[in-house]
Amino acid sequence: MKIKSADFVMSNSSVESCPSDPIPEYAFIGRSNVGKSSLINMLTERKSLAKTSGRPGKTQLINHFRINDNWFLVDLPGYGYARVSKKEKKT
Ligand SMILES: Nc1nc2c(ncn2[C@@H]2O[C@H](COP(=O)(O)OP(=O)(O)OP(=O)(O)O)[C@@H](O)[C@H]2O)c(=O)[nH]1
Ligand SMILES: [Mg+2]
Repeated sequence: MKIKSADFVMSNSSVESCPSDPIPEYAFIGRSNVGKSSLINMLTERKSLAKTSGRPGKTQLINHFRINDNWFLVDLPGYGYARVSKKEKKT
């Protein structure tokens, strides 16, 4: 799939405040520092769309990125380090 646009939408600390748009949403779940944010940057070919770090616990919020204006990629905090707990893939 050609990614034509990848736009940061917002960061949230609670699932309730996340976007409610009726479009598909893909999130990656995993331990801190395994490369979830890096994977999002790789897939979208945007070097610094999702913030990454060599140290665990970089992503602490639920970050929504709107792809091609019709679906979301979601960067979640990793478990093991971040204070916010993981969120299951939400549809
Ligand atoms: N060797 C190797 N390192 C990687 C790869 N992908 C990411 N990294 C490195 O792993 C570290 C963590 O990457 P992040 O993408 O910030 O990890 P994360 O899973 O988002 O971490 P949290 O935000 O803490 O949940 C960084 O130093 C990356 O450069 C990979 O494919 N291979
Ligand atoms: Mg991250």
